Amino acid sequence: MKAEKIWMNGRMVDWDMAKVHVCTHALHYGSGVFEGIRAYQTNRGTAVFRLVEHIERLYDSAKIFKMKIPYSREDIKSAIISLINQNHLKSGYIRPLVYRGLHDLALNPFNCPVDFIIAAWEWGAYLGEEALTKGIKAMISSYARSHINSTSQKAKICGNYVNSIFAKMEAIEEGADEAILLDSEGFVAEGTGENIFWVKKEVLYTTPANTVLSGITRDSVIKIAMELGIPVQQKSTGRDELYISDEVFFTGSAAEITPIREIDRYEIGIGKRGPITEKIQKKFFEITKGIDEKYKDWLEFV
Ligand code: PPE
Repeated sequence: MKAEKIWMNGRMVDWDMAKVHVCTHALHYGSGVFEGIRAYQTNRGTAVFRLVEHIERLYDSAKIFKMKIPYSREDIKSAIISLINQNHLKSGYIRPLVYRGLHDLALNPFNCPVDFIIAAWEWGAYLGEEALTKGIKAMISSYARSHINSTSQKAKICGNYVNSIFAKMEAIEEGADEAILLDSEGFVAEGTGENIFWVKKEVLYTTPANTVLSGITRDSVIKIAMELGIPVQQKSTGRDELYISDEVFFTGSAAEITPIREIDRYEIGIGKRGPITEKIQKKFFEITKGIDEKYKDWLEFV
């Protein structure tokens, strides 16, 4: 992973020079918020997918974590666009991070400055190119998703991801590709960095967004399904419903639409990407690549 430049507090800095002090508050305590955004190659050049919504969520995360972003939405948008240009990216992943910087340590963050960096680099399929067609192996994690009152699931807070890292390490060591976390009541929550959908008898289901991250890909999939005439319902469920589903898939900016072929050694449906997943995934990539003109509003051309 490497690119030419990093945008750092308003300046373009060489990748190798984009450094922070070891006493940076966020390094010790995870006191930051971030976004993950993809840019795609289209026939009209590079386009960022749903940039406005990602910037809005970054502001929401910062507000929840009581950090004032010292830049306007327009500043951030143009910083991202010029970073994509300076890094000569045709497609890739964009990672804005707003964090508590260097002042003093101890938990009170209020005296630490609010620093802001944006990285952008080339990034292929999150769980491997094959995963998008063949699907991945997932396991129900023994780690519960942090309770809604532990921190906030609406905010994409750096420290929240320690919970995901525990689940990811367990999954990899158990020979799975990804983990599915249940909430503290035992209902299906989400992946380590993905929302989850499942299909039963031609109906598409996903978990309610109140205790998981309100994913922008999740929102896109709901809208695509509605356009394709696939009924969508939001409901809480247990792990057993996933085992007997016809199809299950993850959604996320990084993961895009990744089918799940196996959970806890139960084969899901036909054991590879199912037909409804395929239909939605196809439409999703037509939209992100600018082929489906109807969704032009979701693309910010660079
Ligand atoms: N849940 C979680 C916990 C999550 O981190 C993400 C995004 C989602 C759901 C899906 O949200 P959205 O991207 O808006 O559709 N995870 C980001 C970080 C992944 C990483 O490995 O880092 C992402 O996909 O960019």
